[in-house]
Amino acid sequence: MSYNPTPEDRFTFGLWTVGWQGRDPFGDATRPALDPVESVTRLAELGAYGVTFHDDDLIPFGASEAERASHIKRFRQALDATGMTVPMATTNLFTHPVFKDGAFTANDREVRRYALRKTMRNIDLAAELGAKTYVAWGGREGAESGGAKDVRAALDRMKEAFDLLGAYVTEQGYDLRFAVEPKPNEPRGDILLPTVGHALAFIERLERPELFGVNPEVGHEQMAGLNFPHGIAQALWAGKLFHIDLNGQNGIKYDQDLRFGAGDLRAAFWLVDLLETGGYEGPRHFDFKPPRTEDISGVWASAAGCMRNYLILKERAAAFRADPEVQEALRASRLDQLGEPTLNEGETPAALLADRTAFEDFDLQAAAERGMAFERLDQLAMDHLLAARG
Ligand code: XLS
Ligand code: MN
Ligand code: MN
Repeated sequence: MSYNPTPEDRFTFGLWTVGWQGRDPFGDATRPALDPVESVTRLAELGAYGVTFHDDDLIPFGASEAERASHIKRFRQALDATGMTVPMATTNLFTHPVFKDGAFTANDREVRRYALRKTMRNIDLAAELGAKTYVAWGGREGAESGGAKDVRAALDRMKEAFDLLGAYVTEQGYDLRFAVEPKPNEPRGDILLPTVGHALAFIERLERPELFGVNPEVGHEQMAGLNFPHGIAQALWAGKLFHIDLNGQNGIKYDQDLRFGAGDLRAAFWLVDLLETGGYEGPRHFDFKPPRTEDISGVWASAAGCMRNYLILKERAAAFRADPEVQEALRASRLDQLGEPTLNEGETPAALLADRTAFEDFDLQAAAERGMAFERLDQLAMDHLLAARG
């Protein structure tokens, strides 16, 4: 297999990913600014399907109306020329100093109202460009100290903001759904809605829960020590996987944003297996940062690597599923039984109590002695992942 991406693979990239100049808390930029038009063109050449953006990635903060219009026009021309799409957009509610205490949950009420207006303005542009998903990452919604944030009040304000935005897209008739992006910390000491689970529970409290799903990011869950494929499986189970941010992370540390496949490779294998078999139909979106050691050619090598690694893992996962020995090993591990309901159809509590085989006559000893054969199954997966088998 050639592992050459095509638009059918639906790979998308944030403008802020390849456009990252390498500025970090300890060092200045190592690369020049990248024109969004160049990013669209180069990513199209590499086989991507689309790009995504924060308002400020496309239109520098503080631009006049006329400048804004001309940035949008040039961007549209690049999209038309390349056939690239914009499936998702989002708001920058974290760079400007005004957002130092957050946006939708800033203690300062005026900041909250401004944040809503900034978001609504970019939602209009997102809809105009055909985006179907609007991501909301709570960049600075959080705190460094206990007394600084009344978390219950902040969640009220967060709900108020999302209810307003849900009402807005409904009134405007936009075909746009929201995807909440969890992250446990960085840049705040603690961020609200830190994990997929927190976000899923929050969404159910909104006025229009059907308009809201999640945009989990590989590294963000792993920063909290969580199993990313498990989080994705629960989001799929809840019908809430609206979008995904793919990248790489090595354990519990700062947000590394490595290229997809770098970092926890085994988790990446199970993730691709799940996305490809679990009914996820959205874009495969990369939110990574080409390390600041790289020059511009290294940036494109890093972007190409994200897609290549996805395609390699997709092939490896498919080979794993198709292998007859794996299918037999799955049965030996009783995965087929897990797919069966525990109760018989229509079985009542009384009927279960009456079933002596479930308790009184159950051979506890024999069941306890049965091995689960998971090690053999996992070694087959490793063999496929490492291309030591077909
Ligand atoms: C930062 C987030 C951010 C969102 C979009 O950690 O990943 O890039 O994806 O605002
Ligand atoms: Mn990240
Ligand atoms: Mn992200």
